[in-house]
Amino acid sequence: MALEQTWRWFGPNDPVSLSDVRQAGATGIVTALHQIPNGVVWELNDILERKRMIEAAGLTWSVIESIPVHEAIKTRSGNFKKYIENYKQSIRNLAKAGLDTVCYNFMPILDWTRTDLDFELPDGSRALRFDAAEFAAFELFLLKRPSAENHYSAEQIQRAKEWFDQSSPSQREKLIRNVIAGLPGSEESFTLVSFQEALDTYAHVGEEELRAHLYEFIREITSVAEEAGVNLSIHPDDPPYPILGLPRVVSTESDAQQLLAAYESPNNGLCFCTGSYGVRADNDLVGMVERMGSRINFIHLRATRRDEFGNFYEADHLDGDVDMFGVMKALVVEQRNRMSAGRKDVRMPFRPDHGHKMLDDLQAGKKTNPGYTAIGRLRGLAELRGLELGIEGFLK
Ligand code: DNO
Repeated sequence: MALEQTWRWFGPNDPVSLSDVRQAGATGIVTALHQIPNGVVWELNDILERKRMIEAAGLTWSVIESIPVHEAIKTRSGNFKKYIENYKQSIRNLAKAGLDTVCYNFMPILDWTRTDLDFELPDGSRALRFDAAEFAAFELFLLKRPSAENHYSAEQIQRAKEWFDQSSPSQREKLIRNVIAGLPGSEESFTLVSFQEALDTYAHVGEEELRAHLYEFIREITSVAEEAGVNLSIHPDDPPYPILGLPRVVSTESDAQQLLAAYESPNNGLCFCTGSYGVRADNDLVGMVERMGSRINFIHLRATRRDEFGNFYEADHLDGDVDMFGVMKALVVEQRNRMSAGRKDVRMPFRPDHGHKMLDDLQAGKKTNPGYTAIGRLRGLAELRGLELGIEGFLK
């Protein structure tokens, strides 16, 4: 048996069609009802309609990525109880439609964050990149977040200032857009003013509070997920450390172990994203799969390359700082363990996470979602599939 090959699809408006996905060789679709506002219950009819659309293309709806978690739940303020009830109801409705894997994240305000969506690699393809100096320039000189300078060293501030002083108005505009206008899959977008207002809602929510809120939320939704037969998987923070003075609590193995321990159940699991966890040199990815594999419910495979200044970019799937061979081998072993233990959840869906903009996707005027091009991901999936096949053959 092989790990299930899946592909993220943003719904009917995605420039990559279901038929393209099928030609890429994936069998499972990862998607969400993005048209439903954050906090509102996903009704069974809407779920079934989307499911039929996917199945009509000869594919299955493998994973829900994501049911977004309302900010009120993260800060435990306002109507948060109602939003948790709505979340539970969406889980129940998904289960009624026969769906069994849900991904979510608990990053305050922003989902994943990059500064550059068109970073040119030596071969001419384009990658997503996080530039620490540009990000600091955004925070210090564009957003002008109060007391942001306390979070940076003099050297970092100097580098940010250098970038800012030589940047053009359009480069600054672009940086602002990249950070706060919302990357694919993130459900929010802001102006500078509304963004600072959103940050202010965390004035009394530090790391300790956010952790407590997450574990409370996990306890509540996992009991429902158990009854419904749904596996939850929490996506790590991207990048995996606090930014903008906001706490982040799903960045390291210790974070993951703590949240798994908050509710011991296979239904309370991880989305193991090698690209996000892999940005930190102190995350031992292979060891994480070896130690927590039985709780991995969904997998994102991608490799970043980092430098000593805190910058990183998305490298080829088999090429960044991630030991993809070691990770894949540990995942294959985990799948075998599940089979011999008689577990039902042996699909172990993975998707090639992100991909470069390359070949025809570079054509001027062609619409592609940053990171979610057809051809770059096709390359990633093909490489990962080959790697897995080689490992499977070798382990026989
Ligand atoms: C980025 C994605 C994230 C992820 C969410 C999960 O490419 O991996 O948007 O989907 O954080 O909830």
